[in-house]
Amino acid sequence: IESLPKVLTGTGSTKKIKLGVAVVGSESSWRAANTESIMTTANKDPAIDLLIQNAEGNQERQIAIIRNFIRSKVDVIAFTPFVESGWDEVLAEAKAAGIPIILTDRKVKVEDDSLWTTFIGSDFVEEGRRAARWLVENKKNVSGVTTIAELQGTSGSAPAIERRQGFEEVLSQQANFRIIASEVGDFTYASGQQLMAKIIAEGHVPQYVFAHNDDMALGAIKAIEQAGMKPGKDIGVISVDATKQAFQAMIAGKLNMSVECNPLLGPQIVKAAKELAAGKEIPVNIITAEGIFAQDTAKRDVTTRKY
Ligand code: GYE
Repeated sequence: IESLPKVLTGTGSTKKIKLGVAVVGSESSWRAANTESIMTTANKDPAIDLLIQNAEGNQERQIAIIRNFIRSKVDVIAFTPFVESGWDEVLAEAKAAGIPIILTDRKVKVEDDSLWTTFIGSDFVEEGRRAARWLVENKKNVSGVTTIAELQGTSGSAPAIERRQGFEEVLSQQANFRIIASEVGDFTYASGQQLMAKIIAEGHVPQYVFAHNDDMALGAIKAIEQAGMKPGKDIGVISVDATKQAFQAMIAGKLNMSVECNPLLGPQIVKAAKELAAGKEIPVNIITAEGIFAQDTAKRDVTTRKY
């Protein structure tokens, strides 16, 4: 007697759903929390067979991983595009193979938007606006120009492009805010430290630093301290993500504010993968609701922080 295939709970079918996940890299603590969320959710779900690989911040490697998933005939592919462009070809291959694509956390720019099925993540433009609005609000009773240094994330990536866009959009409507330096990093602590040291060495002492993520902000905090100044006081520091480490820096008075960006997308990704594998229609955009956190409530908020 041939052994019968096992019936798995939750899927209504006997076959597990093969989900291929191409992680973008290991650049930040946000990413660590995001990858962990995907892995734990998928691994504890009996309906999912998870294939996961890390592109380590290299687009060619990420494309090769996706091609490999197509060759392995996975049912659904989820990936965080390193940068926005350059995906037309590989996504067309996935489409031709009938494999739906979930974009997780970052968006793509492709000629044909039918090459991907759904986007699950944050509104990065709004995150940039929130950072700028906080500055405007905090400077509203202060006369004179507020100078800002910007530390951008990975060049060409959706969060760097859109956070910058939202930030500038709000500040462009104000007379007294000036971005005096803007440097491109890669969302790592090391790049934040190096770029801030460079800005200071070039003779700029901005009133505020706007870093596109917490890791870069923490690196900048280090550089400010190394230059003999007090981060959070001599130079204010604001960023995006609101990770536990950012809360610790806020409690220490070194970081002034962080805009929330939630990395815990695992449950939504797995849910979407199951629905797509079952041939269901799902929303094109699934956007996470988020807020901001500042020093005044950091001590209280950190106790419930999950990442
Ligand atoms: O803000 C940053 C990470 O794409 C939303 O990438 C993500 C960003 C996040 O490295 O910390």
